[in-house]
Amino acid sequence: ASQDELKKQVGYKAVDDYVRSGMVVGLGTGSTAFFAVERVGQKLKSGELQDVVAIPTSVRTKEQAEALGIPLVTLDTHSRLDVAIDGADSVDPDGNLVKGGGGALFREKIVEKASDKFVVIVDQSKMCDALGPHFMLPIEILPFCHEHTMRCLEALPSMNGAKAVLRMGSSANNKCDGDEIAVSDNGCYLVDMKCTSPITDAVRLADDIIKVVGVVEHGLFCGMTDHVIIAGTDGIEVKDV
Ligand code: DER
Repeated sequence: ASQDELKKQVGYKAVDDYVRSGMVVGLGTGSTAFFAVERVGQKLKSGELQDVVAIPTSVRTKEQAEALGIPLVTLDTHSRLDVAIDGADSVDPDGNLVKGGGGALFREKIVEKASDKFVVIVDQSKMCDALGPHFMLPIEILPFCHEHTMRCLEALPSMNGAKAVLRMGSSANNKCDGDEIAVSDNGCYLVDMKCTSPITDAVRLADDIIKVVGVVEHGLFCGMTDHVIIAGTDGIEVKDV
C-alpha cells in the first residue's frame, strides 16, 4: 500500500475505534491527521457520529474541519477533551514523541495535554528505538529580535556538537529553504535541533530546553501517549502505551 494509503488506514481506524457520538475531539495536524479529520467529517455527514464537537490544533486543520462541516469549539467552553488524534515525526518504544515537523507543536501540545486520551497515528517509518537522529527536534521561540534569536540558537543545548537551526520557508509547515524565516500559527519562529545521537533522557532534555529564555514550547511529547496505531506493509498494529 502507498504511504498515503497507510496514513489513511490509521487515520480512519483511530476515529472508528476511539471517537463516539457526543465526544469532544482534538484534531491533529499533518498529512496523517488529515485522514482522521476527513473520517470525522465523513461520519458526521453519514450520521454514524452525532453531536461531536472538535478543537483543531492549527489554522490549516481548522480550515479543513470547517470545510467538512465539523462543529468547532475552544477550550473556553470545553476545557477537557475525550480524545485527541494526531500524527508524530518519531515514536520511541515508550510512546515518547518528537512532533512539530508540521510546525503545529504548540497548539498540539495544549490540546493533547487537555485530552483524556491521546491517540497517535503513524506509518511504520516513524517508529524508532530512540528519539533524536531520525528527526530534528522542533522548538518554538519568541521572535523578539535578531540578537535574541541568535542567543536562543546559542543557548539551546547542543547535542554532540549539533546546533539548532532557524527553520526557513514561506510557512511553518513547509520546510522548504525559502529565504524568509518560517512563522508558526502563533507568530513565533521555529528552530530545528539536529540530534546526531539518540536522546537518552527526553524528560531531562525537555526541562533544559524549556528553561532557555524565549523558548515558547518544544516538540518532545513525553508521557502523553495512550495508544499508537501503526500502519506497516503487513497490516495495522495498535500499541497501548
Ligand atoms: O507537526 C506535527 O507535529 C505533525 O503531527 C507532524 O509532525 C506529523 O506529520 P505527518 O503526519 O505529515 O508526518
